[in-house]
Amino acid sequence: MVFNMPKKTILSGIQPTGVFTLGNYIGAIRNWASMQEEYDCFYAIVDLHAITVRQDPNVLRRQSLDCYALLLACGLDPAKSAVFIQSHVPAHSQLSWILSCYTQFGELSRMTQFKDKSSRYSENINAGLFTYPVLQAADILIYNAHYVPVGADQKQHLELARDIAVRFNTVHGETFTLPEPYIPKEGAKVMSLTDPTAKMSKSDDNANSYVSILDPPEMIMKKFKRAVTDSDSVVCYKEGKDGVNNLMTIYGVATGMTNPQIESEFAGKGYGDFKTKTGEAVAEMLRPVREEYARLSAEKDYIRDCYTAGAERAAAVAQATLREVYDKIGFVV
Ligand code: ATP
Ligand code: LTN
Repeated sequence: MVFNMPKKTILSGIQPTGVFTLGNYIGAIRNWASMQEEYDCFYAIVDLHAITVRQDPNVLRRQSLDCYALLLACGLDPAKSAVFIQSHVPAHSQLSWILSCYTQFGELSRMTQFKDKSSRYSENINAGLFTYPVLQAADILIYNAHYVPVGADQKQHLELARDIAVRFNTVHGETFTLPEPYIPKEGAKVMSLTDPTAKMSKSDDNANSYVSILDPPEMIMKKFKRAVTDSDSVVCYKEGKDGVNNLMTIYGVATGMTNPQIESEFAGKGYGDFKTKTGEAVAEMLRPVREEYARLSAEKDYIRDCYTAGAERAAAVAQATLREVYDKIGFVV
């Protein structure tokens, strides 16, 4: 017998802080598109999170729209999923305040992203940078998301979101679904091409450290040719060979090959050949995204219609959760 089970819910978000990198694509976005059939999906451009670091208003506005178009170019279908801009759904900020009253100072002090960003932006350690994970918990819990597809760097924030949900449910009765991270086995943490001990990041000052998903093929080739490896010349996955390990992960994702298959393809060949093949495979993997983005970036009205409809769809769900929460905590509704 076939039961018509309701679909489970997915939510994820990405900051409009620049063109997405290969790390964002492999660690997160590539999985978002493939989940749209099986799940009820909510995907947000998290502009509220982006302002925890100082942003130029005109740049932020442009990047939010560009990033939205990029998500569609990466295969998100606004007819299937709610694809929206976070600040268009005010219930996220409203729930965030409430959840901050269910979050301990000590918990937030332990977040590694806060520690990293406050040392990187030491001139502006604002309260938003500190409470960032509470807003992220609100993003997730307001849709009662079951799964949150993210890269490995977000695991700690997901655990906090769960802890906040458990605490709230314990005090007020079953309210929020407990979310689980959905972290890919391969490519959960793509490393920088210039420093393979650091995460590839779109806000890195050195553009050679990342491949942006809109980089033209020649530039992708150049960045891989320059990628930092090591002083021996054997293509194999081994502790201590961070640069080669990273390239093997990327090549594996782009071609579907396993590490032993990659090792035998390049047995007896040097790094030069391996880097060229990796660059080619990545340029090819990203070709549909580049082509679709070029087409979509001229469709301003269509993009506006999509984010307006996406926000309406998201707001209907978010507003209902917020009302339930208001009621449970004793606000007059
Ligand atoms: P920023 O440099 O502005 O902090 P970021 O490049 O780290 O940004 P985010 O917008 O913070 O990107 O993250 C979006 C998604 O991409 C998250 O799910 C995150 O886990 C994932 N992600 C980011 N960088 C990587 C990476 N190097 N490898 C795998 N996944 C990543
Ligand atoms: N914190 C995430 C972005 C983000 C997010 C979310 C991810 C904001 N809200 C909700 C998943 C679910 C980041 O910095 N990568």
